[in-house]
Order: sequence, then C-alpha cells, then structure tokens
Amino acid sequence: MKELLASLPPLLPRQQMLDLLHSQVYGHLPETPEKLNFQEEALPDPTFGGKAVCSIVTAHCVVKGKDFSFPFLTAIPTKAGKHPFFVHINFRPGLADYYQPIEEIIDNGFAVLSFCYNDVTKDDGDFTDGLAGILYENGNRGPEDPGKIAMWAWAAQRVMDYAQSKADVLDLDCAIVCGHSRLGKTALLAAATDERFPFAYSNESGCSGAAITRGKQGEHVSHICTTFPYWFCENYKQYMDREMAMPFDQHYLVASIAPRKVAIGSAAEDLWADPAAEQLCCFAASEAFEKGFDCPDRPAEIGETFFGGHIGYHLRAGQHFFSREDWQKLMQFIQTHYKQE
Ligand code: GTR
Repeated sequence: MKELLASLPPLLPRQQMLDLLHSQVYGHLPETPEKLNFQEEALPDPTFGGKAVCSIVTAHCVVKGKDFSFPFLTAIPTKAGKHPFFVHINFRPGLADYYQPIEEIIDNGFAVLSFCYNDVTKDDGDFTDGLAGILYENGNRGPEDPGKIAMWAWAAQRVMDYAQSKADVLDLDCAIVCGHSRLGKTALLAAATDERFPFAYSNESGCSGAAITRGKQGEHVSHICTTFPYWFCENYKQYMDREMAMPFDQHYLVASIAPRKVAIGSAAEDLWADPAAEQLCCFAASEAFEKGFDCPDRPAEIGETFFGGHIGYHLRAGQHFFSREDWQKLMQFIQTHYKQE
C-alpha cells in the first residue's frame, strides 16, 4: 500500500495543514462564544440500575451578540472517581441507543456526553437555521466561511467547555471526540482544531473524512459537493473532478490531531467510504505521531486491529453502521493507550 504514498502532498507543520483545511475544505470554525453558561436538569430515569446519572444540559451561548443554545445529554457513572468520557456527535438526540450503547459504555467505565447535530444547525442547505442563522445573518457565504461540519465541530468543543467544568468527575486527560460517517468527519475536525481532546475516533467517515481522496473508490469530491455542498466551505467545490490539484489530502486532517491519539474504524462492505483509503490515510499520517501506525504494508483483513501506535485502525465485517463492535474496538484502543504510557 505504501507505494501509493508517493502521489500525496507531503505532511506540513500542523498550522499550515490546518490553514489549508480551513480555507479549502471546511471553512473556518466560528469564534468561541462571547458568553457561555450551562443549565442542567438531572433525569430521574434511566439510571441503568443505579450505575449512572443522566442529565440534559443546555449550553447557552452568545455568538455575535446573539443568543444561541443547544441541548446535550450526559450519562456519568456513579462509581467514585474521574471517568474517561466520550463526546459523541450523534445523529439522534437523548438516550437513543441506536449508534450509542450507553449502558455498555458505562460498564466499561466511560461517561458519555452526546448531542444531536441537528440541534445545532440542520443537516441541509438552509443557512438561516440555528447557529448558521446567526453566523450568516446577512445571507452571504464567503469562500472560506464555515460549512455545517465546522459548525457541528464547534458545538463538540462547547461540550468540552462543559466537561472542563466537571473535572471532579470527568478525566480531562481522556476525552474522546467521536462520530460516525458525516459526524466522523466532524469528530476529526473537532479534534484537529482543539487540543483539549487527547483522543479522536472516526467511524467510517470516508470521503472528506479519514479516507485519502486521491485514488479512492466510491464517493469523491464531485459527488459530495453535489449532494452535500453545505457541509463544506464554498472553496471546496473547485476540486470537483480536480482532486490531483488539491494542495492537501485527508491525511492532513488526521495528522493535525498528532501528537494526540486517533483511531479510525472501517467496515469491509462500506465501499462508498472505502476502507483501503482509510487505512492508507493512517500510513500517510503516521509520521506525525510519536508512535506511528503499527501495521504491516498490506490491506487489513476483516477482524484485524492495529492499535500498537498512536494512530490505530480496525476493519470489521459488514456495512456502513456505528456498531457495538466498533464501540468495543474503540474502547479497546483507548484502554491500550490511556494511562499506560
Ligand atoms: C453519505 C455520504 C457520506 C457519509 C454518509 C453518512 O450519503 O455520501 O459521505 O457521510 O452519508 O453520513 O452517513
């Protein structure tokens, strides 16, 4: 596989890679809020048999002088101590366990903080909705202005602001931002642009996420900018059918998380995302990490995990889905690297 690396732009210093990703792909993330406070409401149920306390927290932000708020769920183990925790950027609100097996996560000693991306701004081309409506109050979208992925990433960072106020029960040395597919792209961007996340996990994020674009199968910039142009900044469209002209590729996103740790999960039948292109990205980003990608130079086989380095990869059987198996692999990666080094 490594012979393919020669066709990729070489890694650059982190800030230069981030500048390219901001100006050419995702747009610049919104500024941090001028004011921010959190309102918490503890839920009587569920407690998972007394194992966790769940709350709905509302983040009240002032952005560009205007009020903006969004809710998120917290599920924190009742066991004494500080807990490692996931900031899960989710497709669904609240306690829905599709894509998010909360009890199992708690049983593994982790807390979960999760929000529904549509509560920040809707997953469509309407830039008058939610946070987008505040940023684009005059209706103009400049070439480097944020797309929706950048806004969802910003929201994950606000959840991290909350976590910092809970340092008595959350272990800030083990915050993992994670998501599936479009929200895996978002999780990588959230971690790349915020060093408070010691870990990131992308599940099957594919095109414009963890997959190298050059030479991939399945989705390309031309597809994604036709179907989901609003996920990105306007500049990204210039690379439709011109991917070889991109002065970057997706290993810049993953390498921008270094020296922190990141895991990438693929599903063998998810050819639209392209598992091999995601594995190639791990090779391409490897040298940015203190302990690089620990994987032989060949495509992964189904069921394999390569978790020895600070950039990890697993390939499972099946289709596009954030499965329990992915969560188990993710927790295995974290347990391998958390407090062990
Ligand atoms: C697909 C899109 C992918 C991926 C996926 C998802 O339709 O083409 O890039 O993000 O949606 O988010 O489920």
